[in-house]
Amino acid sequence: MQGNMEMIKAILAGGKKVVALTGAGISAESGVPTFRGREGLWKNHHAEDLARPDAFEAKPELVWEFYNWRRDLVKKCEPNPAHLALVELELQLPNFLLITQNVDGLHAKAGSRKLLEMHGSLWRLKCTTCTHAREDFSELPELPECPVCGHLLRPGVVWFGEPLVPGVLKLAISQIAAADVFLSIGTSNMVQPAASFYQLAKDHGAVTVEINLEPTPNTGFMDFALHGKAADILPKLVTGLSE
Ligand code: BV8
Ligand code: ZN
Repeated sequence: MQGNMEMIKAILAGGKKVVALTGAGISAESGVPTFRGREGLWKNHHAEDLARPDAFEAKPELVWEFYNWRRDLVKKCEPNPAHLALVELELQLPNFLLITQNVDGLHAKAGSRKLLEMHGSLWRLKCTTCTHAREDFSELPELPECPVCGHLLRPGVVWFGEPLVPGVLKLAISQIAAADVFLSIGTSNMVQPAASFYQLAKDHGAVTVEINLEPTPNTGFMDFALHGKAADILPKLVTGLSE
């Protein structure tokens, strides 16, 4: 791995446009349960069974309880060295974009600014009926109602079976297509369309790097694969980059 690290550092340092994609694994060391890890269960429910519009339609209170549980849990979590290393990368590189699948808000909390939260955020609420939407970090044990029209609010996230916000997907595609280095960090590459972003980068000639505890379905197609904890690997990758 060491040899690859030095090579990847040199490639990063020379990167004209670097795009990083992160998944739940980058927040694992902050104490946020991943989607598909053992702890991916909540009260014997799989996250995928609750993060869906039909689940909210059928049992809004249960789905909200799940999201309120996650909000309370994530509120106590702090960014880890992996999040902070990506802030460093943003500061050191002239042209960097971080695209995250995560909704925990930890990249923003760490200080990332060139950030696209492609699946939304636990801290955003939106009305199921009118255009009311807001950032809200308060305790919300009860399913919140819209202050404008009185209908139910819902988490401002993209559920399974829902399209991404068109502008977000368009921006992600255009940025990845222009990248010369694409980092895929802490994602199992099971969720579309994010799982296909590496292919778009490759098709446009980018060097592709995967950082994960273990191989994923995309590993075989990546130029480099670094196996280990993101909080160990990323700080080593970004140290001394601008020297
Ligand atoms: C859509 C918000 C179309 C909610 C999430 C083909 C094409 C298009 C769509 C589909 C398709 N096939 C299937 C679909 C439908 C679906 C999909 O992909 N389903 C999957 C389950 C098969 N996709 C969609 O529905 C998407 N919408 O395509 O719309 C459309 C168009 C028009 C009209 C209608 C529809 C929307 C998907 C968004 C879902 N929302 N989040 C919420 O969070 O509550 S996705 C959810 O999964 C999270 O955001 C999470 O981040 C994400 C992906 O999971 P990962 O991040 O990868 O996390 P995971 O636990 O799986 O893996 C963790 C990894 O980290 C592991 O590899 C582990 O080894 C590693 N790791 C652990 N610790 C560490 C580590 N690595 C490094 N260091 C460590 N310490
Ligand atoms: Zn409303």
